[in-house]
Amino acid sequence: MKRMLSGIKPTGQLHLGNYIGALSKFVSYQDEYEMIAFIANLHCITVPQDPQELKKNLHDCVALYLACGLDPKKATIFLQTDVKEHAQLGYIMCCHTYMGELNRMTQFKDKQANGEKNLSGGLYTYPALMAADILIYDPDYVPVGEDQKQHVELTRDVAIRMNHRYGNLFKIPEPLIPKVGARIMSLSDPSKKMSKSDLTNKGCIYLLDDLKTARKKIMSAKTDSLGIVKYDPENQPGVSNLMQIMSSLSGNRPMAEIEQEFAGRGYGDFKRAVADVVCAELEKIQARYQEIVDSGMIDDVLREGAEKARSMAAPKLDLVQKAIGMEITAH
Ligand code: ATP
Ligand code: LTN
Repeated sequence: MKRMLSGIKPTGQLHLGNYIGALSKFVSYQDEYEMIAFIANLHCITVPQDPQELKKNLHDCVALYLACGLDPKKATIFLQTDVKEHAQLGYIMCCHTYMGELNRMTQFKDKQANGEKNLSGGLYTYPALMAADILIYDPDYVPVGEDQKQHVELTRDVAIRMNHRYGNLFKIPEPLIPKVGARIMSLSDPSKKMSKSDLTNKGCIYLLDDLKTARKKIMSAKTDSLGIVKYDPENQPGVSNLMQIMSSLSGNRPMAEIEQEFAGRGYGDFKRAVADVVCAELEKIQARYQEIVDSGMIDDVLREGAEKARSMAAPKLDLVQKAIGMEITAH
């Protein structure tokens, strides 16, 4: 069975972009692949966090993983800091990543270009930690949204470099970017991706938004004055984004079929239909979320997941340290 690994960094509440671009894909892969899904809490603190809020987001994120359908019997689900090998291999990867490579990473570059002050060293080096997160498990595939492709490519480069230098240490993973839904855009500004850093809060639908709020956000989504439901991301980014949302939540329904259904009908009708699909999905997720929170199963899931993950990560870290010459005992 091929292995697949991905992580989510819940610096805020999970949103529909995370669900469509990442979470729902993990769920559909878990039968076909050996799935490793972790909560990247070390990555969360690359930007300042309120401790109480972070704790709540981490807890919600695990509950939402499960509520969205990840099955702990099939997938290994754990918290990054419960497997200390990530941080240690992260440091080693950092020492094998060039500053020139880190300088090219758009996430850091964008924040710097925006004039954000006091960016942390952790934010700058975090792609090296991400490389460790991945390579320590030898996955075949890394399913991520479009924004993370660059980091997986860096991971491959560093792995190839280390394999060259020390012998075969790591499997070279492939990024897996979904064809539809890899980049869900903000509802209020479809030129930006839907993101929890959206301060207006209008462009982002959170998985735990109440249904009325979610519906309202869709009904007031920015469209255009053309009045035609057509998939044309360049000229009709708002409408195309809503179509992507609808399509990915209805089993990748073809765009042509959606265009046909709404031919000659206004945006009001179309938005109502999108809102129906979104609310039906949220309702299912939220009901399951509540059951999971009430069941108290989260601690057990994380403990078992961490044990399983550690049994894969520890031998790999050992292999790497030995190959580099860092260990002096034979054990
Ligand atoms: P944000 O920008 O909202 O802070 P993020 O990408 O930094 O999001 P994560 O929560 O770690 O943070 O993202 C988890 C996964 O969701 C990643 O694979 C990412 O590519 C994907 N993802 C995030 N936003 C979107 C989006 N708007 N559309 C599709 N996929 C997304
Ligand atoms: N960097 C990712 C989260 C992340 C990740 C990973 C994804 C951390 N480690 C390993 C895939 C594989 C993000 O910001 N979304």
